[in-house]
Amino acid sequence: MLLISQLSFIYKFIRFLYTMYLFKVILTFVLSCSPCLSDCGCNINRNGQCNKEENEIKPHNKYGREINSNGEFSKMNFETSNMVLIKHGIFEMGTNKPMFVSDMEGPARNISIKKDFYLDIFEVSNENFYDFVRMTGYKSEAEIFGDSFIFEMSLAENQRDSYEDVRAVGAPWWIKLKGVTWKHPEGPDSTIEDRMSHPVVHVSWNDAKTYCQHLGKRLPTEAEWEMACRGGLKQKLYPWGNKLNPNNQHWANIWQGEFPKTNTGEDGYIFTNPVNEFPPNKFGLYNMAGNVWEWTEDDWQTDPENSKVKKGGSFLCHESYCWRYRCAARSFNTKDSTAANLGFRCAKDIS
Ligand SMILES: [Ca+2]
Ligand SMILES: [Ca+2]
Repeated sequence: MLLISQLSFIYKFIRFLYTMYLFKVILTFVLSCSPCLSDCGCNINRNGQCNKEENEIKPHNKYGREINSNGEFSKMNFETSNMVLIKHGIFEMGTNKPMFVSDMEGPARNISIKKDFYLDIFEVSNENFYDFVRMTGYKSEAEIFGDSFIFEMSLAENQRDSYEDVRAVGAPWWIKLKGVTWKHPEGPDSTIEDRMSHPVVHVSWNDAKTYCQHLGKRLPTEAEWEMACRGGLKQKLYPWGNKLNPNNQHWANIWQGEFPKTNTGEDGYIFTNPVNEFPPNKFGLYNMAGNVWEWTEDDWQTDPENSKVKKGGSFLCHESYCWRYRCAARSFNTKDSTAANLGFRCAKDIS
């Protein structure tokens, strides 16, 4: 009997020790990974440990939009940052004093924009397009075709004569150069690293449309673009009024000097400028006139299958030759065209 009693005691003792051991193991686990039991977003990693480091808020994230939004991060707000809301309404589009009749600038007529819409404050920049390409791996049409058009002044003087055979007909200051793309704007040896805040160029209408769609946006219609350009002013030449240089200041990046030979760059820029330079119009929009032409959604009337309307003129425009940095002015290119002075901005519907 004594033996049975002793064995029973030993069994109970061992069971006690085992229970204590299990208790210790469970307690250790709970203490080492208590954040996992709260809603801190802590994840148990592969070896079963709670990876606290990954869940700490790093200083550079401390004031980030997502961190401070209590999980209410609004995609809508993010997408419409750097956009302005333009209210619907009727405005007078076109002009009764066309500078280029063949461009069908006239007549002036009342156009109704039926819905409010957002429009990018700035032209799409190299930095914007770089982010898009990094995320999507997108290949632009100039990259696929292998060339694009640059202005002859972009080349060193001793290089210009060697491109006689690839100059544009009727506009010999345009040279079609191999290896020119949005990230190599003057050929393979050039870079955008020193102009990430400048507008992206050498992008086709198809590229522009794809970019906008990726962000849940779209290209503006010509009417939306022109209404935005006018900024609430009625029948003024420019986004800021009728005088080209009020207060003796430059209000847009265009050409000063004798086109196409001499550009004095009096406005500060021979080529493109950063997208946030020059004063905005009354709607807060920058560079609607000048800097780079901007693609719109609309077909060009006489070639609706292939060509799209572009608006706003560019840094190459001069009153003597291409007085198209007026809100009513318009021109066109085929959808797959690319050039050093052609970019875009996006619009967005209110959802
Ligand atoms: Ca200029
Ligand atoms: Ca522009």
